[in-house]
Amino acid sequence: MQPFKLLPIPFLLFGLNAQAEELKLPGMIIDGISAEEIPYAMPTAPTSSSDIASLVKRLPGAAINSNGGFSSIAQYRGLFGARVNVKVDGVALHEAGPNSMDSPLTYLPASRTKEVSVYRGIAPVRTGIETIGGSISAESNHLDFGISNEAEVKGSATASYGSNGHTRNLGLTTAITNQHHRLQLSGSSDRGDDQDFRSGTIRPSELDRDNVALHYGYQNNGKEFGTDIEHLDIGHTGTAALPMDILFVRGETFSTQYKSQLGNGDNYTVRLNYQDIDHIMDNYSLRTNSSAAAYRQSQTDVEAGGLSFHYQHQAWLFGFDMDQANHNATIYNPNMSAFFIENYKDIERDRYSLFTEWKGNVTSGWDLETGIRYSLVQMDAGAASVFAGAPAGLQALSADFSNADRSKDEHLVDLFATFTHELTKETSVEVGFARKTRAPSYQERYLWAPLQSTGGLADGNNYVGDINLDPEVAYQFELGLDWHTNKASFSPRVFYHHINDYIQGVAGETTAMQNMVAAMMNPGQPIPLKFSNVDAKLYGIDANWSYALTSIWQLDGTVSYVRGQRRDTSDDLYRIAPLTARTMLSYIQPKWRIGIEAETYAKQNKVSEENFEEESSGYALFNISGQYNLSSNTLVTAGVDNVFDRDYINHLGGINRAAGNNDLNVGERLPGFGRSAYITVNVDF
Ligand SMILES: [Cu+2]
Repeated sequence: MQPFKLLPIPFLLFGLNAQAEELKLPGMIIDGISAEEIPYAMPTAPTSSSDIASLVKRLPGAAINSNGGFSSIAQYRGLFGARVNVKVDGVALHEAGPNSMDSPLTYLPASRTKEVSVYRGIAPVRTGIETIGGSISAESNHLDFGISNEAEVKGSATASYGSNGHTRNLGLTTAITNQHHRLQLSGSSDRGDDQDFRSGTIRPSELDRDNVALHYGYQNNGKEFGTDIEHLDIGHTGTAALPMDILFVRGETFSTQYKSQLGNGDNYTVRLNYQDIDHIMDNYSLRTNSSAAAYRQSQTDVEAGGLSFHYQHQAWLFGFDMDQANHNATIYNPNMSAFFIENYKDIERDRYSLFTEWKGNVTSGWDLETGIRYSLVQMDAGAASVFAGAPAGLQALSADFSNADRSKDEHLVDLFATFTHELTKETSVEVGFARKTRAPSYQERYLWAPLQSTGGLADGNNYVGDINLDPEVAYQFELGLDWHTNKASFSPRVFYHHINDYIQGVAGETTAMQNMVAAMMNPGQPIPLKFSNVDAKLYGIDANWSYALTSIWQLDGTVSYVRGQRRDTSDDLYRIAPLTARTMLSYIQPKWRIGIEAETYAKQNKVSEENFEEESSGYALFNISGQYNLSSNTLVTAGVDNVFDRDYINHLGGINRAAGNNDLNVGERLPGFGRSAYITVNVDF
């Protein structure tokens, strides 16, 4: 069960009864150092969603590019997709879908999630290989080991229902444990019909996901071993912001890790992981497609594996990380059996990386955390092919790509240094500097035909890749303040990112042949954009804060602002979250609590002309929720999201691509979800 997480205010806890000992603090250290826990985890908030994106977007600086019920792409300080290192249970998962339909967040249902956290500001190099846009991590529930040699059976079950789309979520985690062994079985099931907005229905927005996981863990004398096998099965799920919908995403992920504490105080962790995921999507099963000739189905897959070894000796951490991923994607026409376009064939993206970090006191009162990481990214693609009767232009592009030298090696060097200084017992400052890099994604490099498989950009443009793209290099600066008293806290951070060779689509760079093929494949659409290296900067401020009005009334919230601009032209960057604030007022009693939340979004008129991005208006949503501890092991949560059934456009929600909906034309901005009342019951046993 998720215990109520309260503000970091000691006297609030003293006021509560014995049951309050179970209460956990929300990711902040209150004794001694006035600094935030790293990474920063939010209190797990009541949610009616089966998608952990609803938790991610509560983090300061974070937002979600939403392309569908599960297709949520994490954005942190204006950078998103492959730029943000998202790990689920310590593993950087690879996507089977070239449009990120199965983004890493898709793999962990909310009903099995223990915690979602972000490394605020500059992510340390140990957190991953490409961390230019920061590091977010999600952890699934693992039940505690037992306390004796006696076997114990325990578990936790969750069931919830949401009125909008009749969303149903079930989650179960159960284990047999003793002090050394743990055998755990978990599963979840999420279903939902099409979601309503105030004046209609988004079609298709149904969702369907099942998941089953088996875990074995062993611990003894400072050694811990764990292995997890998980099966994911996403069924028919609408993604109206993308050209196709999910028919399925199906496959297995495996992960094994071993941690050991040595006699001299050193410790090390070894981790192995593997995944094998298949995916089919189409543009006619869940949405209306009046032209049988335009029916398309795409079959894609990913097979990936990784290995990491981290060794800690006193203030030093040394590590080796590697992973290899292979991708394929082929487009078919079900009404023409000869038709096929291999848009991604035998794609390889392999990363080998070494790092070291050091942490300690440098001069009086100043602590330093610093590190360097070197990575080799090797990429290659197989020859392209298309069906024999394909138009000559498409065949020519395929031949050009097949004749090109497609193998590329990139050498990436990341550096960071973060200084922290305790000004007073209640206040500390943090100053950070970093150089962070990212090699091009396989879509940016190898999209040889003008298509929209772009890692989920969902801007409606056709794109072509460029084999000769350079890696992105960012210079990052961060200045933060952490202030905590026993009644209030405030942690603002300002940041500046200076990015050279930022990769985005640029008009006017494509060849006449590419334009001709694009016009033939998608008549009436603008010329395709070509992934290109440009120069960019992002800057902004984000903060989280809390204030205890009295011992039972609390206020807390986050504010996030980012501005993203090109440096080589006067344009703004695409799909940047607007100024966002979340404010929650809670009334807390030992056995129950009530919360009223305001989500306020400013208008976004700083949009990308290059991407034909539209402006959006500001709005406010109000949510209410209540939680009640029915007994020591049963928690009931109920609430209403978007209480006033406000009609609004989420700036990060994309454009409707699905025809046949009288409530919403193709090309209209997708509206945000309407009012939903929900109830969730958690039982621990
Ligand atoms: Cu897909």
